[in-house]
Amino acid sequence: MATSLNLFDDDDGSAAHGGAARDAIGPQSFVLRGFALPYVDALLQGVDRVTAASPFRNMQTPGGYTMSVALTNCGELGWTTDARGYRYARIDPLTGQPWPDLPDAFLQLAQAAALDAGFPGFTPDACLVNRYEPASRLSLHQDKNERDYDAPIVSVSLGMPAMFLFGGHARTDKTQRVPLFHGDVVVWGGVDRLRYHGVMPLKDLPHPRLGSQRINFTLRKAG
Ligand code: MD3
Ligand code: FE
Repeated sequence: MATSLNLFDDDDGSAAHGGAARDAIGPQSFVLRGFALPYVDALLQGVDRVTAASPFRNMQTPGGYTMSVALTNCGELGWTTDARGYRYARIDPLTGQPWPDLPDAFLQLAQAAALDAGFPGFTPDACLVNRYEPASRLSLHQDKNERDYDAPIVSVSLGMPAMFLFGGHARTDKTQRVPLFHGDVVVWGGVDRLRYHGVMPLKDLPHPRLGSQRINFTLRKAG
């Protein structure tokens, strides 16, 4: 029988979160398969409320490209990019208003997932919401605009599947491919917090509930 060696497999089968599988993809990075499924209705209501106030938009990179991924934010701080650079800001540059509040379900889910992955006491103050359409991609990058690298990042995937790329601490390090499906939650922290990562161009595999899109949101401690 074929089997694969997983150097980081720590799954203890204790099912503290109701039976979802936990795959370790790094020493302190975990995919919690289906962890968000019980929260989906509340999460999508949250996304609708957030995007009604601060719509998805395709921002400009400092290098002059338009991102293929559309984004918005909620919580105290929102990640933005324009010709002047990448940064976190309290005001949505599109609306001139503060970003919408973090939906309760986002916070509840993020804290439960962080705890499950070994990061108790996670208090996110920023949530970046990404929307992918077919062919949208995110090239390899590090998330280093946050002030506090001790806090983990919790990522929630909804809608179409994506192939996530997880690299090392140098851009040229070998990447592993990790498929992410509707309802999966990933927690990244500690020694893995600054690893390069990206998302391959999305295939058009329409999702029954979300159609031809993937929504990913990441909760962070940015300030
Ligand atoms: C690994 N988003 O918004 S989430 C991003 O699926 C981003 O939309 C991807 O990368 C997406 O910055 C991936 C997973 C993620 C987020 C932060 C990380 C993975 C990470 C920080 C360090 C290592
Ligand atoms: Fe990132």
